[in-house]
Amino acid sequence: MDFQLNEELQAIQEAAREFAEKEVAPTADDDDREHRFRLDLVRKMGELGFFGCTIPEEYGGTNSGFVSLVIITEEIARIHSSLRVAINMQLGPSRALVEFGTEEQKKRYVPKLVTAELLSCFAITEPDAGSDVAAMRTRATRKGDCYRLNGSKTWISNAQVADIALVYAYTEPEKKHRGMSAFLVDLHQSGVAAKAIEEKLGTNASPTGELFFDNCAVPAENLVGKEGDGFKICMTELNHTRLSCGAGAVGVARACREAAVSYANQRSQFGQKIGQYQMIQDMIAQMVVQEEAARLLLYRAAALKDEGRPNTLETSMAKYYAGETAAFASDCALKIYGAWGYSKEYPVERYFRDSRSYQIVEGSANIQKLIIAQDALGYRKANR
Ligand code: GRA
Repeated sequence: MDFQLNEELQAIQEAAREFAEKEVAPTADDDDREHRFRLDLVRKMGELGFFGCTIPEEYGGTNSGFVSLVIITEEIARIHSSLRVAINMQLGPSRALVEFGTEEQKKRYVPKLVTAELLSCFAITEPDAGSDVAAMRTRATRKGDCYRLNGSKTWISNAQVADIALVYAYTEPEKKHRGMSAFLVDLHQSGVAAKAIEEKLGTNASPTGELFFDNCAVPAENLVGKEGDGFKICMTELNHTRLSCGAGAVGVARACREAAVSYANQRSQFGQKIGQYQMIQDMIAQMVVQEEAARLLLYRAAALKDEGRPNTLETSMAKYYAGETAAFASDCALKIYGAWGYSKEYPVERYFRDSRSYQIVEGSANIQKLIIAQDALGYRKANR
């Protein structure tokens, strides 16, 4: 067991940090305030290979692995949490294609997803199907050489900017989750409409929206995997995107810890730096330990993925704990900054707003806890 990053991973970390500090940081607060989606930065991330960590070289990836994915995501989210969402939007569909797609689908789409020439998203959630994925109502009915897609999706990151979506729909609803299928859908075609969700608490520089499918004709060759594979593909995909999401949470927790330490060393009250007070030290100590513990959980889950070993349990543990860590750290940072934390003068209020997403997206904290507890109690093994 080696707790040091090897030279390759250190170089990847440095490249991601440099990009984030030089190119993302200068406008992060303005981008957030103005709800500005930075396609230019997303494309640059593509050029730097940030979307290809888990993609084989023959499809344009770097194949540097899941540990590198965690490292890159943390560095980006440390500077701007919104921008790390782009990683998952390219990762989910491209990995699903690598694992379940035909050779033609892989060749046609994956290299363009890695460079972000094509922007993508994945569409699972519906108004009445959030945690309960199997409750979705979107249908795909085979008609000749096409499927007709009908239904709507909500809370879809990238909905209004993406070129293609990996859409989950029922082909045989009577079979419950075994009747779900996955489709690659061109979002510029007729029968598709997107609508932005304008007002959110945070993650404002990452577009979120709804997707509507009205008898949308999807060529049969765009079915991913076989009919009925959808739920399995969806869970496999979430198992990857949850990891990167957890890494984003650690990035936010780190930003909070760094800001809190800097402010505690600078602000004086009652004749001494506030860092000298034990109540501040209590918060700082907890922030330091939780951040480190969350990172180690993520590295372990990522290493298992790189070794091709079962990791659903470890991924859920890492994602759950990282989300709680980000929320706790942002809460502490706000308290340490006091009124300045409540103002827009410092990015701490942005960290606070963005941190909340990590307890909700990619399977809520409670869903992760269900997976973990049911495994511990012996009701249902997570790593099947
Ligand atoms: O027995 P079987 O062969 O039918 O298989 C079952 C099970 O083995 C079947 O699915 C299989 N399965 C899995 N396979 C591989 C279950 N979990 C996994 C897995 N992780 N990997 C049915 O299983 P089940 O447990 O009976 O299903 P269920 O009770 O209907 O639901 C399970 C569960 C609650 C875990 C699932 O619905 C779930 O994960 N819900 C959370 C949904 C979620 O994460 N949504 C995220 C939306 S996307 C998003 O947030 C984007 C944000 C972007 C960003 O910020 O990054």
